[in-house]
Amino acid sequence: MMGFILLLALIPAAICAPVSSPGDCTDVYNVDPVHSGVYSIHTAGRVQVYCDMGSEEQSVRWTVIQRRIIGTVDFYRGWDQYRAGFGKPSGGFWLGLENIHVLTQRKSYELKVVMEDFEGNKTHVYYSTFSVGPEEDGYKLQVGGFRSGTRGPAAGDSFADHDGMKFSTFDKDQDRDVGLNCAEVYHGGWWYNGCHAANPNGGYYPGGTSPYGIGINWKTWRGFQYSLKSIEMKIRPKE
Ligand SMILES: [Ca+2]
Repeated sequence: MMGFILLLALIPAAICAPVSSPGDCTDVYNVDPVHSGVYSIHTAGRVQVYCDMGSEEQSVRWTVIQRRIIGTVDFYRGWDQYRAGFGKPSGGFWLGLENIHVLTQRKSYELKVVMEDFEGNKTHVYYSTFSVGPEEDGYKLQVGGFRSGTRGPAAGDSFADHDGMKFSTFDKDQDRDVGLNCAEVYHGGWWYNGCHAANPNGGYYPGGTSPYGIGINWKTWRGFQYSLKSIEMKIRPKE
C-alpha cells in the first residue's frame, strides 16, 4: 500500500491533468504556441479547422470559418451541408452553421474578412461584432462595428446589409425577397437579405468576370460583376 501511494506521488502532474479540449484557435495556441496550420477544436463536435496564429503581438488567434482560394470545392449546396460544414480546412472550406453558432455563443468574437482580386490586390476589413444564433431562429446573423483594414485598397462595408438576416440555401429560402429564391438565383448559401451586397459563397469565376451578382462579390470593392480570387472569414475572441 505504501508503495502504491509513493508511486502515485511520483506521477507527474501533467499526466493527471484533464485532457485539454480547445474551443477555438486561441485555446489551441494557449495550450501550445504552435504555428499556423490545421488543428482539431471542439465546437458542436470535434472538427478540424485552419488556425492563423499570425505574427502579431496578440494574445488571441484567428479561427478560419470560411475560405475560398480555388474553385475546386463547390459551394452551391443545400441546407444540411451548410449546417454541418464541408470542404477542407487547408483549401475551400465552410465550418458549418451549427459549429459557428456554438463557437460564437461561448465567447464574443470579432471578424476579419481578407480578400484578393485576380490583379493581385489584397485588402481586408474588420467587424467588431460577429455571432450566429440558433438553428430554430434560422441561424440569424449579428454583424456590426465595421472598420477598414490597415493595408490595401479600401474595400468598404458590404456585410452590414446582412445584419439580422437568417441563413438561406436553395432548399431553404429564409431571405427577405418574397418573389425570389436568392440562394438559387445568386448561387450560394448566405445570410441573404433581398438579396445581397456580399456573396462570399457564390460561384467561383477564374479571371474575375462573372454574371451579375452570382460570383464571389464584395459590392463596395469590386462590384456585382467581379468575382474575387480569394476570400477568407476568420474570427478571434475580443481581447
Ligand atoms: Ca425569397
